[in-house]
Amino acid sequence: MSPAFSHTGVAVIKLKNPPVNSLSLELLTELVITLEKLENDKAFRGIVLSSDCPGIYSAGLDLLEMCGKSPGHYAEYWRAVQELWLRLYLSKLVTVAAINGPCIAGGCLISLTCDYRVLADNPKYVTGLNETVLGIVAPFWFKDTLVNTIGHRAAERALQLGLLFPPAAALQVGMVDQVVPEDQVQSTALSVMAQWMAIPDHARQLTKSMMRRATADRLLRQRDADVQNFVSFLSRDSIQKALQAYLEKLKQRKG
Ligand code: CO8
Repeated sequence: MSPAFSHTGVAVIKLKNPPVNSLSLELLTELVITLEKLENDKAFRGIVLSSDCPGIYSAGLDLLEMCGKSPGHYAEYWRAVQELWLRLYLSKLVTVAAINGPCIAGGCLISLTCDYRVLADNPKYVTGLNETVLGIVAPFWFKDTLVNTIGHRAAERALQLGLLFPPAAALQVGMVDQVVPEDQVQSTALSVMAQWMAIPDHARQLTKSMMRRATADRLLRQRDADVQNFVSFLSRDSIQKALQAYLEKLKQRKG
């Protein structure tokens, strides 16, 4: 991950975990620490979240962290995923996702926590929560984040079918706020940022909290139970087999 800082109070964080920016425990931990620092530094008022992996925003959670590991590892991993979501969803800073590649499942969740999403116009750059296709189920707080973004009916359809939307469809359903030519993603994200930063922080922050607090509180109230659910779900033989088969399919798809 490479955070770059500007004089304007905006930090540009570029995820970097080649080849596909999967969200490994290490990347999640690093990202949480960076966010905490920025949140506590009065010099910063906004974050642009982008990718440093050519042609990929994020392939989502790291399937290798969820396969063939111990229950203790699954619990540690899931706590880190929860922590990242809570930090981003409740961030006081303005957050803009500059999506410069496919943005899938956990990667899409990160983008959905942002205040605004700009997607590069490339038919390969799909975005969505595709968990059902893997034979797994998006947790309730993934679902809540999607519902809060695109509404109940569209979320229900997208989640059940595990839809990955190409740019025009993503824009139409509201998964992203703007689609722009690839070379304008970064500059557009920065000009959107300037617009959001023109609003007094305290009023914007209280409004964001008013819109989001109840959703975050739902997870905070049952964080341990959510970890337990994840661990027992992932420890099932059938789920492990489904994930292994999916990884195998990804490898076979190659070349
Ligand atoms: N985790 C780990 N490894 C991955 C992942 C991943 N999410 N995605 C891809 N890889 C690996 C591939 O297996 C491949 O490995 P290898 O080089 O050893 O064969 C390598 O990364 C490169 O992948 P590709 O060759 O497929 O790269 P492409 O550039 O052709 O395609 C894509 C990039 C489009 C991102 C493609 O890799 C893809 O579709 N990946 C799968 C994305 C996906 O389905 N993610 C879902 C993850 S699950 C999640 O985030 C939420 C789970 C919620 C928990 C629910 C409760 C249980």
